Amino acid sequence: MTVEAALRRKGLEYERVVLTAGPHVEEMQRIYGEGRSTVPGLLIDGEPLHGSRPILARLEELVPVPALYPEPIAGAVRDAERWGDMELQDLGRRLPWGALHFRPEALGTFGGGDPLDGPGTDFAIQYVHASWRYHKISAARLYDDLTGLPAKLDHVDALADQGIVGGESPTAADLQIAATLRVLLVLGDLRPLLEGRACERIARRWFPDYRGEVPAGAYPAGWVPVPAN
Ligand SMILES: N[C@@H](CCC(=O)N[C@@H](CS)C(=O)NCC(=O)O)C(=O)O
Repeated sequence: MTVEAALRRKGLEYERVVLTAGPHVEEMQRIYGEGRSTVPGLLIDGEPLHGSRPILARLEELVPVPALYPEPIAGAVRDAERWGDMELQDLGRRLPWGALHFRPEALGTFGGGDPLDGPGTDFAIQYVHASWRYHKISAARLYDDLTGLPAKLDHVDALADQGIVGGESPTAADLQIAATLRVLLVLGDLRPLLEGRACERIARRWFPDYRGEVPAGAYPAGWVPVPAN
Protein backbone atom coordinates (compact mmCIF):
# COMPACT_ATOMS: atom_id res chain seq x y z
CA MET A 1 0.00 0.00 0.00
CA THR A 2 2.79 2.45 0.89
CA VAL A 3 4.72 1.80 -2.30
CA GLU A 4 1.69 1.86 -4.59
CA ALA A 5 0.64 5.20 -3.10
CA ALA A 6 4.15 6.55 -3.74
CA LEU A 7 4.17 5.29 -7.35
CA ARG A 8 0.80 6.97 -7.96
CA ARG A 9 2.02 10.16 -6.26
CA LYS A 10 5.06 10.21 -8.55
CA GLY A 11 2.87 9.58 -11.59
CA LEU A 12 4.79 6.42 -12.45
CA GLU A 13 3.11 3.60 -14.34
CA TYR A 14 3.82 0.14 -12.97
CA GLU A 15 2.82 -3.51 -13.31
CA ARG A 16 1.50 -5.03 -10.06
CA VAL A 17 2.57 -8.65 -9.55
CA VAL A 18 0.58 -10.50 -6.87
CA LEU A 19 2.25 -13.49 -5.23
CA THR A 20 0.60 -16.24 -3.21
CA ALA A 21 1.52 -16.30 0.48
CA GLY A 22 3.94 -19.21 0.93
CA PRO A 23 5.42 -19.64 -2.55
CA HIS A 24 6.27 -15.91 -2.43
CA VAL A 25 9.32 -16.65 -0.29
CA GLU A 26 11.17 -18.53 -3.05
CA GLU A 27 9.99 -16.17 -5.79
CA MET A 28 11.02 -13.04 -3.90
CA GLN A 29 14.45 -14.46 -3.07
CA ARG A 30 14.93 -15.53 -6.70
CA ILE A 31 14.40 -11.90 -7.79
CA TYR A 32 15.68 -9.87 -4.83
CA GLY A 33 18.31 -12.14 -3.28
CA GLU A 34 18.90 -14.47 -0.39
CA GLY A 35 16.91 -13.63 2.74
CA ARG A 36 14.74 -11.05 0.98
CA SER A 37 11.42 -12.88 1.11
CA THR A 38 9.06 -10.13 2.20
CA VAL A 39 7.01 -7.91 -0.11
CA PRO A 40 7.08 -5.21 -1.46
CA GLY A 41 9.90 -5.38 -3.93
CA LEU A 42 10.21 -3.22 -7.02
CA LEU A 43 12.06 -3.79 -10.31
CA ILE A 44 12.95 -0.56 -12.08
CA ASP A 45 14.16 -1.50 -15.56
CA GLY A 46 15.37 -4.75 -13.99
CA GLU A 47 17.07 -3.00 -11.04
CA PRO A 48 15.83 -4.76 -7.86
CA LEU A 49 14.82 -2.69 -4.86
CA HIS A 50 13.60 -4.46 -1.75
CA GLY A 51 11.61 -3.00 1.13
CA SER A 52 9.23 -0.09 1.39
CA ARG A 53 11.79 2.46 2.60
CA PRO A 54 14.58 1.78 0.07
CA ILE A 55 11.90 1.82 -2.67
CA LEU A 56 10.50 5.22 -1.66
CA ALA A 57 14.00 6.67 -1.40
CA ARG A 58 14.74 5.48 -4.94
CA LEU A 59 11.45 6.81 -6.30
CA GLU A 60 12.36 10.19 -4.82
CA GLU A 61 15.64 10.13 -6.77
CA LEU A 62 13.84 9.13 -9.95
CA VAL A 63 11.05 11.74 -9.64
CA PRO A 64 12.02 14.47 -7.11
CA VAL A 65 8.71 16.35 -7.45
CA PRO A 66 6.25 16.06 -5.71
CA ALA A 67 8.71 15.48 -2.86
CA LEU A 68 8.16 12.70 -0.34
CA TYR A 69 11.13 13.97 1.71
CA PRO A 70 10.68 17.77 1.42
CA GLU A 71 13.32 20.12 2.85
CA PRO A 72 13.72 21.42 5.47
CA ILE A 73 12.00 18.46 7.16
CA ALA A 74 13.58 15.65 5.11
CA GLY A 75 15.61 14.32 8.04
CA ALA A 76 12.62 14.30 10.39
CA VAL A 77 10.52 12.61 7.71
CA ARG A 78 13.13 9.82 7.36
CA ASP A 79 13.19 9.34 11.13
CA ALA A 80 9.37 9.16 11.26
CA GLU A 81 9.33 6.79 8.27
CA ARG A 82 11.84 4.51 10.02
CA TRP A 83 9.72 4.63 13.20
CA GLY A 84 6.67 3.72 11.13
CA ASP A 85 8.47 0.74 9.61
CA MET A 86 10.34 -0.49 12.68
CA GLU A 87 7.98 0.43 15.55
CA LEU A 88 4.44 0.54 14.11
CA GLN A 89 4.19 -1.62 10.97
CA ASP A 90 4.23 -5.00 12.74
CA LEU A 91 1.19 -3.94 14.77
CA GLY A 92 -0.62 -3.83 11.44
CA ARG A 93 -0.02 -7.59 11.36
CA ARG A 94 -0.24 -8.68 14.99
CA LEU A 95 -3.35 -6.69 16.00
CA PRO A 96 -5.59 -7.89 13.13
CA TRP A 97 -4.43 -11.51 13.42
CA GLY A 98 -4.83 -11.11 17.19
CA ALA A 99 -8.48 -10.05 16.79
CA LEU A 100 -9.19 -12.74 14.17
CA HIS A 101 -8.26 -15.41 16.73
CA PHE A 102 -11.39 -14.42 18.64
CA ARG A 103 -13.56 -13.74 15.53
CA PRO A 104 -12.19 -16.06 12.80
CA GLU A 105 -15.39 -15.80 10.74
CA ALA A 106 -14.44 -12.18 10.05
CA LEU A 107 -11.51 -13.33 7.88
CA GLY A 108 -13.94 -13.48 4.96
CA THR A 109 -14.41 -9.72 5.07
CA PHE A 110 -10.70 -9.12 4.32
CA GLY A 111 -11.34 -10.75 0.95
CA GLY A 112 -14.26 -8.41 0.37
CA GLY A 113 -16.83 -11.10 1.26
CA ASP A 114 -19.25 -11.70 4.12
CA PRO A 115 -18.34 -13.27 7.45
CA LEU A 116 -17.59 -16.96 6.86
CA ASP A 117 -19.99 -19.86 7.36
CA GLY A 118 -19.19 -22.98 9.39
CA PRO A 119 -16.79 -24.70 6.97
CA GLY A 120 -15.17 -21.38 6.08
CA THR A 121 -14.63 -20.60 9.72
CA ASP A 122 -13.00 -24.01 10.25
CA PHE A 123 -10.49 -23.04 7.56
CA ALA A 124 -10.03 -19.58 9.10
CA ILE A 125 -9.34 -21.05 12.54
CA GLN A 126 -6.46 -23.10 11.08
CA TYR A 127 -5.18 -20.16 9.04
CA VAL A 128 -5.24 -17.74 11.96
CA HIS A 129 -3.43 -20.22 14.19
CA ALA A 130 -0.71 -20.52 11.51
CA SER A 131 -0.49 -16.73 11.32
CA TRP A 132 -0.09 -16.49 15.11
CA ARG A 133 2.81 -18.90 14.89
CA TYR A 134 4.32 -17.08 11.89
CA HIS A 135 4.10 -13.64 13.49
CA LYS A 136 5.06 -14.97 16.95
CA ILE A 137 1.79 -13.73 18.43
CA SER A 138 0.71 -14.81 21.93
CA ALA A 139 -2.06 -13.56 24.18
CA ALA A 140 0.59 -12.00 26.46
CA ARG A 141 2.19 -10.20 23.49
CA LEU A 142 -1.21 -9.12 22.18
CA TYR A 143 -2.06 -7.64 25.58
CA ASP A 144 1.25 -5.71 25.55
CA ASP A 145 0.67 -4.54 21.96
CA LEU A 146 -2.77 -3.21 22.93
CA THR A 147 -1.48 -1.57 26.11
CA GLY A 148 1.32 0.16 24.17
CA LEU A 149 -0.88 1.34 21.28
CA PRO A 150 -2.09 4.69 22.74
CA ALA A 151 1.50 5.96 23.13
CA LYS A 152 2.23 5.12 19.48
CA LEU A 153 -0.93 6.93 18.33
CA ASP A 154 0.08 9.91 20.46
CA HIS A 155 3.43 9.88 18.66
CA VAL A 156 1.63 10.14 15.33
CA ASP A 157 -0.34 13.13 16.65
CA ALA A 158 2.93 14.74 17.72
CA LEU A 159 4.39 14.16 14.24
CA ALA A 160 1.28 15.87 12.81
CA ASP A 161 1.72 18.83 15.18
CA GLN A 162 5.31 19.13 13.89
CA GLY A 163 4.14 19.03 10.26
CA ILE A 164 6.00 15.77 9.51
CA VAL A 165 2.72 14.07 8.60
CA GLY A 166 -0.82 15.27 8.00
CA GLY A 167 0.04 18.04 5.49
CA GLU A 168 -1.57 18.79 2.13
CA SER A 169 1.15 16.84 0.33
CA PRO A 170 1.94 13.36 1.72
CA THR A 171 5.46 12.73 2.97
CA ALA A 172 7.11 9.31 2.98
CA ALA A 173 6.23 9.19 6.68
CA ASP A 174 2.55 9.79 5.85
CA LEU A 175 2.52 6.88 3.39
CA GLN A 176 4.44 4.52 5.69
CA ILE A 177 2.47 5.27 8.87
CA ALA A 178 -0.98 5.79 7.30
CA ALA A 179 -0.91 2.37 5.58
CA THR A 180 -0.60 0.59 8.93
CA LEU A 181 -3.19 2.83 10.62
CA ARG A 182 -5.64 2.17 7.77
CA VAL A 183 -5.39 -1.56 8.46
CA LEU A 184 -6.08 -0.93 12.17
CA LEU A 185 -9.26 1.01 11.30
CA VAL A 186 -11.03 -2.20 10.26
CA LEU A 187 -10.83 -3.37 13.88
CA GLY A 188 -14.00 -2.22 15.65
CA ASP A 189 -12.28 -2.42 19.04
CA LEU A 190 -9.55 0.04 17.99
CA ARG A 191 -11.53 2.59 15.95
CA PRO A 192 -12.50 4.68 19.03
CA LEU A 193 -8.75 5.11 19.75
CA LEU A 194 -8.07 6.54 16.24
CA GLU A 195 -11.29 8.40 15.43
CA GLY A 196 -11.20 12.19 15.10
CA ARG A 197 -7.39 12.31 15.32
CA ALA A 198 -4.54 12.87 12.87
CA CYS A 199 -4.16 9.07 12.90
CA GLU A 200 -7.57 8.55 11.28
CA ARG A 201 -7.26 11.59 9.04
CA ILE A 202 -4.02 10.54 7.33
CA ALA A 203 -5.11 6.89 7.14
CA ARG A 204 -8.40 7.65 5.35
CA ARG A 205 -6.90 10.46 3.24
CA TRP A 206 -4.11 8.46 1.64
CA PHE A 207 -5.78 5.03 1.84
CA PRO A 208 -9.52 5.63 1.49
CA ASP A 209 -10.34 2.01 0.63
CA TYR A 210 -9.34 -1.07 2.65
CA ARG A 211 -11.44 -4.20 2.99
CA GLY A 212 -12.18 -5.94 6.24
CA GLU A 213 -14.27 -5.62 9.38
CA VAL A 214 -13.70 -7.30 12.74
CA PRO A 215 -16.62 -6.27 14.96
CA ALA A 216 -16.00 -4.60 18.29
CA GLY A 217 -15.82 -6.96 21.25
CA ALA A 218 -13.23 -9.24 19.64
CA TYR A 219 -10.38 -8.68 22.08
CA PRO A 220 -10.96 -9.90 25.66
CA ALA A 221 -12.82 -7.39 27.84
CA GLY A 222 -10.58 -4.77 29.42
CA TRP A 223 -7.63 -5.39 27.10
CA VAL A 224 -8.28 -2.40 24.83
CA PRO A 225 -7.15 0.89 26.41
CA VAL A 226 -9.93 3.43 26.90
CA PRO A 227 -9.56 6.50 24.65
CA ALA A 228 -8.21 9.50 26.60
CA ASN A 229 -10.92 12.16 26.06
N1 LIG B 1 9.10 -3.81 6.86
C1 LIG B 1 9.42 -4.28 5.55
C2 LIG B 1 8.89 -5.71 5.39
C3 LIG B 1 7.50 -5.81 4.93
C4 LIG B 1 6.79 -7.11 5.29
O1 LIG B 1 7.04 -7.76 6.30
N2 LIG B 1 5.82 -7.45 4.39
C5 LIG B 1 4.90 -8.52 4.71
C6 LIG B 1 3.57 -8.23 4.06
S1 LIG B 1 2.88 -6.69 4.56
C7 LIG B 1 5.42 -9.81 4.13
O2 LIG B 1 6.08 -9.84 3.13
N3 LIG B 1 5.02 -10.91 4.79
C8 LIG B 1 5.33 -12.22 4.31
C9 LIG B 1 6.69 -12.64 4.79
O3 LIG B 1 7.04 -12.25 5.91
O4 LIG B 1 7.38 -13.41 4.04
C10 LIG B 1 8.92 -3.29 4.49
O5 LIG B 1 8.29 -2.31 4.87
O6 LIG B 1 9.20 -3.50 3.32
